[in-house]
Amino acid sequence: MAHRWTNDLTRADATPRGLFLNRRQIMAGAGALGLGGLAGRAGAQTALEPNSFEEITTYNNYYEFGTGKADPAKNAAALDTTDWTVTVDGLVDNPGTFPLSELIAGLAVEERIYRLRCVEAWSMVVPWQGIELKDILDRAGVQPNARYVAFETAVQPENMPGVRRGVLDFPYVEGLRLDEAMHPLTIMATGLYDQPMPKQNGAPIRLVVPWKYGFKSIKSITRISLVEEQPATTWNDLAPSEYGFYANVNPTVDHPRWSQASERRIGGGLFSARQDTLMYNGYDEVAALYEGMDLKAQF
Ligand SMILES: Nc1nc2c(c(=O)[nH]1)N[C@H]1C(S)=C(S)[C@@H](COP(=O)(O)O)O[C@H]1N2
Ligand SMILES: [Mo]
Repeated sequence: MAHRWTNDLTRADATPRGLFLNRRQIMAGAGALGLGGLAGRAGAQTALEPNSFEEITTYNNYYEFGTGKADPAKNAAALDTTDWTVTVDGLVDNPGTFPLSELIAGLAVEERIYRLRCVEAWSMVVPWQGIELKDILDRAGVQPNARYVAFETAVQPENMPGVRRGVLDFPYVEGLRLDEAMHPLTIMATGLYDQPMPKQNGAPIRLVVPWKYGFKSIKSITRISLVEEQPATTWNDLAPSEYGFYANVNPTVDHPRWSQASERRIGGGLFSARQDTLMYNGYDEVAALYEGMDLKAQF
């Protein structure tokens, strides 16, 4: 199986497995999933075994490149990432359009092994590299009246068959409440498995919010806007009764057309049985962000 974006990386040589296990322990210690949580919950530990590079880069959702799971791997090579810029605007002290290298210059790139839970009830585990979004926002200088962050994906009709066919209303847009955006678990990912971000996964920079359904984690970002009002978001606009603005992973709030109580782990092999879906996808430390909210009404 050829990988167009790497030199034929295989699961075996991607990264020594022991290294990832060590990093996993570091992540647990850092609070991504408390040690108590790991010890107390049988399923959660195996769930942090990363999926293979092959699985992560051949089973994707990226509707700009088609609606089939194999379409992004087939079509995203056409994405033009040369001279990528990100516009940071709205309620910030230092607005501008920055070359990507400048946007992230000097900011710490960390490895984060996160579960990814799609609203369609499948999941995988991805070893991302990325920068805390907070670091980027702090440098932008968020003004006191900003309450939300809005994100936008590139639109390249000539390179994106899904855009030409109009399968969604593009550009794909997403948003977070400011406190969600500033949470240390929220990253702007620039790579995975120690490779630059594969195009089908959202090169060159994409959001990753591990406690929310995957559609919040918008790919190939060209604009970050600090705003006062809750921004429009693509899937919520399309079907507000099915996809909420918050989209927190919640096994007790079903999608109108299917249960969210369990999920199918991609490529699970021996462990491919459905696994229980965890509240906040297992990232319990975000619960304080939603204290006092009715999670059934604000799904
Ligand atoms: N621009 C854009 N971002 C997107 C999507 C998309 O179609 N377009 N799909 C989302 C969905 S539904 C999921 S599950 C994740 C999948 O990320 P992955 O392909 O890296 O696993 O990307 C999200 N980000
Ligand atoms: Mo998704």
